[in-house]
Amino acid sequence: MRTAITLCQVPEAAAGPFVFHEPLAQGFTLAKEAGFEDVELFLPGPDHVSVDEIKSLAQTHGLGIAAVGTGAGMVKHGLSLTDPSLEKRVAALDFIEQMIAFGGQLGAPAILGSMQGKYGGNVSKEQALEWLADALRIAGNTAAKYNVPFIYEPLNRYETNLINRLADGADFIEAHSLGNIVLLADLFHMNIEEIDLAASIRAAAKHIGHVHYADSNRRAMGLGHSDPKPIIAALREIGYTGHLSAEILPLPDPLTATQQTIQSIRSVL
Ligand code: LER
Ligand code: MN
Repeated sequence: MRTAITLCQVPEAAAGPFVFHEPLAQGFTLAKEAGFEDVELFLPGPDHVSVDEIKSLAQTHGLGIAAVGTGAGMVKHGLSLTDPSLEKRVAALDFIEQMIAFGGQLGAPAILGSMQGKYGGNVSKEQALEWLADALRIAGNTAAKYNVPFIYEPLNRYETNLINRLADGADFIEAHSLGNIVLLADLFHMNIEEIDLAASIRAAAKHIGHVHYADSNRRAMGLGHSDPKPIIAALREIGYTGHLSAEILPLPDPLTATQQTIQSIRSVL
C-alpha cells in the first residue's frame, strides 16, 4: 500500500477535507516533507495546469500521482451526472471525461464522488441510477484507453441518496456489468454507513481500487474513534496494494494532521 495526500486547488472547497491548499509547487514540497509517497489532485478542471507541469513537479519532488478528483465539476460548476437537465448531464460527463484524460496522461485514475449527484424532484431513483450506469460505462471505457480504472465512490447519506455502501456499489457494478470501474472505500463515509468496516472491505474485495484514509470524524486517522488495525488487516487480506490517501480535515492544524496520518500508517503497515 502507498501513502498519498490530497492537494486542493479549488477555492470553493476551502472548507473541505483537504490539508494542503497552497499553490501546487508548494503543495508538492509540503507533501514530500510530510513523508507521503504520492499526491491526489483536486483541481478546478482539466485546464488549470498542464499535464507537463504536473509531470515535472512529480519528478522534481519524487512523488507520484495517486488519483485526480472530479468534485470541482459539482462545487464549481454545479454539474452532476443525474441532473434533470440533459444539457447539464452531458456537460458533467464531458467534464469527467476531460479529467479522465488529464489523469490518464499521468497514469492516474479519476474519481467520481459528488458529481454522481442525487435523485429527487422529477427524477426517480431508478432513472438516476440508469443515468449513473450509462455514464460509468462510458467513463470506464474512456479510462481503459489510458490503462487506468475509473473510480466510483459511494458517499454517505448526507451527500448522495444513490449508493451509500460498498456492497451496493459492488452490486451496482455487477448488475450493470460495468467494466473497468473500481470502488473507493472512503473510511469516513463508511463510518457513517457500514456496520463493520473490515467486513465490508472483505465482502467488496475484488472491487476496491482506492482508499480515502480518514478517521470517523474526518480528521487524521487516530484523531477520531476508528480502529485502523482491523481495516488494514482486511485490506492486506484482500491483497489491496493501492493508496491510503489522506482526504482529511486540516485539524487541529495541517502539520499535526499530516504527522498523525503518517504515524498511523507506519504503525499499522
Ligand atoms: C470525495 O472524495 C468525498 O469523499 C466527498 O465527500 C466529497 O464530495
Ligand atoms: Mn472521499
